[in-house]
Amino acid sequence: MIFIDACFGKKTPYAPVWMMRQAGRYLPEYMRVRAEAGDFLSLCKDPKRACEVTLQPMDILGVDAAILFSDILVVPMEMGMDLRFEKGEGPVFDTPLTSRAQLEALHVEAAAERLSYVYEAISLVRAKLAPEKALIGFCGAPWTLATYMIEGKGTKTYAVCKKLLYSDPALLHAILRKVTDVLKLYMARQIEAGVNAVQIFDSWAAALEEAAFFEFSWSYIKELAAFLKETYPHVPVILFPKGISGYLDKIDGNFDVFGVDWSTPIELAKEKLGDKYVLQGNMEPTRLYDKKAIDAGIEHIVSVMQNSRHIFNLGHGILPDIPVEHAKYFIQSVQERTRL
Ligand code: 1CP
Repeated sequence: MIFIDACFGKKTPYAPVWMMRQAGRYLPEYMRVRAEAGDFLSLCKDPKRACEVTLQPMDILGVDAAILFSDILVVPMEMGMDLRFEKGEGPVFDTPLTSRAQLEALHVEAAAERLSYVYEAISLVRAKLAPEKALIGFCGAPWTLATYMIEGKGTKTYAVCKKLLYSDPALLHAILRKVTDVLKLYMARQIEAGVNAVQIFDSWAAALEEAAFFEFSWSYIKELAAFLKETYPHVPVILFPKGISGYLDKIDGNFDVFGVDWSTPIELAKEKLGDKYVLQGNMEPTRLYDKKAIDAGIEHIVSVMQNSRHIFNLGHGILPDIPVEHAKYFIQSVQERTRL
């Protein structure tokens, strides 16, 4: 698999490419299957339909890896928190996690067990996916999951989490500890079910100051990555902490690929981390609105990364109103432009 070779730093005929959020709302085919399923969470819990939408970008765009269709928030949901997705509002937990008693009521082993629809979807996808294409499994980083569990929804200020961080850091650590324990079981089960690589999304890493980031986020991500690398050395681990370009000097740990977000200059990521890790990323996602902007974005990244170990991607997820034609143009242009 060209994608897996690239994750391990081997030479490949071209730079493999996929897009974060490639299975999603910009595809009319996805909207059709979601409507059939009823709503987003029903789609996540339906292995056949989850398999179908995972495979859509393979056929439509020709990307080099599939990412499992699911959501990071199914984990806290199956730990025992009530999750719903509101139109226009995003994910909502009606009873946010604020006390030790609530934390103690959340499940660990049972949560990993209840996520069986994810493992079923993985087996279905792996059986249908072309053998040369990789399947990426994923989870949210403990910190990013904790922000939703504690705030009850997406947040601009992280005020509730930050209050907890200062007023009761031991409780925040206890939450992160429990989530990390579930994620170890969950990611192990995803690998056993057939994923070829895993990505850990720390979408809200940038909410934390440097010392807090390393204490409350990176330490748990590193622990999870080290556990996976020790148990499954043949499975590449990709880490995507978004928006931490100021902290790159202190990034270390046992993993394979560092996902560079679009706000981090790729030159800087190469200088700081390019010798230690394969880099993935990082075209600014709104460039997909305009073909000339796509060309220029690719050209810049190629000029920096052409002789280095690199996997092409966007620097965060594709937006729902991007024309499919432009997404296809991006994928094909990368594959042609980087061909040796
Ligand atoms: O209406 C719909 O169909 C729901 C939209 C949607 C989709 C398509 C949500 C709700 N999640 C997903 C799928 C999803 N989420 C994937 C599928 C695989 C793929 O990439 O194609 C993945 C990997 C995720 C991961 C995810 N969910 C993250 C981390 C990645 C990132 O983009 O930063 C986060 C933060 C979430 C939470 C979430 N789920 C959905 C929404 C709208 C949100 C974000 C809400 C917010 O901004 O706070």
